[in-house]
Amino acid sequence: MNQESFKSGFAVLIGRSNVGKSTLLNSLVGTKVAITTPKPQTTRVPLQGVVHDHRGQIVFVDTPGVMQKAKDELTKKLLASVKESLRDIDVILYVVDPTREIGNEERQTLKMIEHIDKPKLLIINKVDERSAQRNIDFYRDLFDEHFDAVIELSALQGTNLDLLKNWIFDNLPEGEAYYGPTEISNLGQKERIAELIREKLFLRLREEVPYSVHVVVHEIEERKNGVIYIRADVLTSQERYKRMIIGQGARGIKEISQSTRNELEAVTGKKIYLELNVEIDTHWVERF
Ligand SMILES: Nc1nc2c(ncn2[C@@H]2O[C@H](COP(=O)(O)OP(=O)(O)OP(=O)(O)O)[C@@H](O)[C@H]2O)c(=O)[nH]1
Ligand SMILES: [Mg+2]
Repeated sequence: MNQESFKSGFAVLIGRSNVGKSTLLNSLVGTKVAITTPKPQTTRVPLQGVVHDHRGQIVFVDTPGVMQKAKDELTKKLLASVKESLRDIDVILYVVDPTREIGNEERQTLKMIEHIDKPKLLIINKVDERSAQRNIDFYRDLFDEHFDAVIELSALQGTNLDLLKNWIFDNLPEGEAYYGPTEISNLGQKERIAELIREKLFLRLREEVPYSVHVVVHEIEERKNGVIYIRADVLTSQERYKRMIIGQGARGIKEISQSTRNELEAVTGKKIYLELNVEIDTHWVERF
């Protein structure tokens, strides 16, 4: 029998913070597997999202954005995890945001992949934005020599995703599937819900507060009445952050809980009961 070849491998999404790596991952997988916000350093764990196709399977590895001032503990940890994610991969997808100027951060990120001997693609994202137009050629000219190909796309609108997938399949080795046919992510249910709560915290909190929180889901239980009961802790490093998260008359935490529940109810079609406790934990960065 003439068997069609099956391709599989890991495609790492790398780039500085906020360029749209997680948005692109979600568009490719077709479901929200990663959280996205307008704030930098949204992604903290290098999560995987899977695209299944008749040609094979692409495992996309989303990574935290590279930020220059690697002084605080969180940024150092995120940078280390980006470096770790660059091991054992098959193709590199380097994402840039032409609505922003090129800075030192961009050069630092490029340095991290220059020496890696794998097929590399430059992805110029956010081409739907007017302000992207003036920098597109600039990015192309500056980076062209470091990459095997360039694709312009909009992760938000989902344009040119087929071109992207074609390039990846052309460059992937033949191999066995890493995930089962219905699996789309490496995150378990508790981790996905914790991420969703963190997204709502990120969207609501300002300045340094989003970078001082961590979420742990302890329990998910479907009760006899059909309600899904979830118990989670929001950990933060200081008493004053705790007060800011809870808000006046507990308005803050209620809003975070409400928006998380709304999204979960829309996805599951079930009623959600969410118990959120805010706790002080000065060592969460070391543990997460
Ligand atoms: N206009 C436009 N906005 C986009 C596009 N892709 C992403 N964005 C926006 O850019 C912001 C950052 O998106 P993310 O996907 O969280 O970026 P990221 O690179 O994963 O960021 P970190 O995880 O912090 O490194 C969000 O507000 C997105 O809605 C795009 O194609 N067009
Ligand atoms: Mg991200």
